[in-house]
Amino acid sequence: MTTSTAQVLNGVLGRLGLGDPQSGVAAGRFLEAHGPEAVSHNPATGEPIARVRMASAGDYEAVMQAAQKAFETWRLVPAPARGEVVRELGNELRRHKQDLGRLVSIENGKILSEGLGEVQEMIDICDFAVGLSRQLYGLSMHSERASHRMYEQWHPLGPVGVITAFNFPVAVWAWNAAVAAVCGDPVIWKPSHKVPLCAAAVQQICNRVMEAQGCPGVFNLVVGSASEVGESLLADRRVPLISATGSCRMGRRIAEVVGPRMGRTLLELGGNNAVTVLDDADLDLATRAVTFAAVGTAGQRCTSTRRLLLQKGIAAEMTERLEKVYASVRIGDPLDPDTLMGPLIDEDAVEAMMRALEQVRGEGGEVLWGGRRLQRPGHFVEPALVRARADMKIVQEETFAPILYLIEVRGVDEAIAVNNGVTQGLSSAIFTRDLLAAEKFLSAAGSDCGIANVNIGTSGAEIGGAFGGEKDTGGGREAGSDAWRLYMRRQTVTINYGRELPLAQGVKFDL
Ligand code: UN1
Repeated sequence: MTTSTAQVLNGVLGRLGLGDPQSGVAAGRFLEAHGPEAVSHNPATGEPIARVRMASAGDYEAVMQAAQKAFETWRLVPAPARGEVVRELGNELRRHKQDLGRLVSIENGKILSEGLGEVQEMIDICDFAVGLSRQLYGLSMHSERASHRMYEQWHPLGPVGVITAFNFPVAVWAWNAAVAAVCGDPVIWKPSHKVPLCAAAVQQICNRVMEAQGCPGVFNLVVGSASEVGESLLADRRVPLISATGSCRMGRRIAEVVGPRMGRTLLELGGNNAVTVLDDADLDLATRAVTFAAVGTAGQRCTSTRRLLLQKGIAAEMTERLEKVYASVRIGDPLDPDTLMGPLIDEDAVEAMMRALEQVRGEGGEVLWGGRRLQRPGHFVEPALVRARADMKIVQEETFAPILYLIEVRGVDEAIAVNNGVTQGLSSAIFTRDLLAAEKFLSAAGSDCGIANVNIGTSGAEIGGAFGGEKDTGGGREAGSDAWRLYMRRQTVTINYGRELPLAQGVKFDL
């Protein structure tokens, strides 16, 4: 680590109140943990920056009990009052935006602007949740029976398990936590063990806010291994909802454990997102958008663009433009404001990228640009442009790295078929000025993804929409719109205010 990064990190940790982070946090204090040690690394240097003692299954139990206890009181706090507490959390995040954004950038390796963007996303969802706390609406129905009234109400569900990935160390927790909290649910957060400092910093902020508001135990953290803590959380019948972000493989395991116990899952899994560029598209716009979506966050978003479907008329020109732009992408220290692409998270990620490019060559694809590991400390690579065919095996997979597969298509119909021809279904986009083509892409016979964009890339969604995707992406929706419903239980109520007992469907049962 360079001296300046070390200084930045020390300052950041000091201001965030993180002297000696421990893993389990229950009821507003850090507990002593008994699991193995996780070492956090700075991916830009490969050097260790912190050691965190992880939770054991026993530590998980202590945290779980605190969450359960908190649920008993939190569910009775009026929703708008819960919203006030989330407002305070949002304000505290505003105050710490610079420090937390820097910490995200140091521990995850994404560029500072994206680190700050993540914290902004947390602030945005807090604001959204404050408003939502006054809008947890149920419908009322006209009863078919005289002097009867029917309506539905939404009650808090219970402690929610939130499992997050390394690539969004703080924002994805916030999508879940802010919404769950206004819905009346405590949260037990299991972050990726690759980014424990970010999680501990967020927890420290939560602890301060919740202590001041007199409601500890609503936000809880357990840093732990998948085998011990993860499995305990999945199997725990006290946890009615597991919201998880990660690979399709991980999602399958979650569904396997949570399904049989009739728990709910909200799964946001892998993507294999395509951008279609038609002959009439604004190529300047398309080039900028595709570069951000494919190279931004070093290709480590679930929404990153992995496949670029080029209509034949512009394929050569778009390829040339991208080669030029890729050559100008500044790769390096994520804290340097001029950098556009930081490192991959770790050596495994670099190797997975290299293996994928090997497979590309083996399957007859051609690496047109980049794809080399950079000879410097840290896990830096060049982003890669690859000429590929839609049916290549490697193209079906989500390699969590900046590899962009360029595939030629004849027109919008073939583009839709290729867009949909993978097992994942998260995000998709089309660049065109042809209204008919755009509407076809958005129609019921168009993109089969949870997100479909016109003239913007596949990544960088706002929190106001429901976020998630279909097929192997898991079907979950989190963040905005009416995603809150998953965090509550619906109760249909019928009240008889008459003196008769008419039965529904005209059934007679006279005694
Ligand atoms: C993720 O990569 O898991 O739409 C989430 C986006 C971000 C969220 C990505 N707002 O790219």
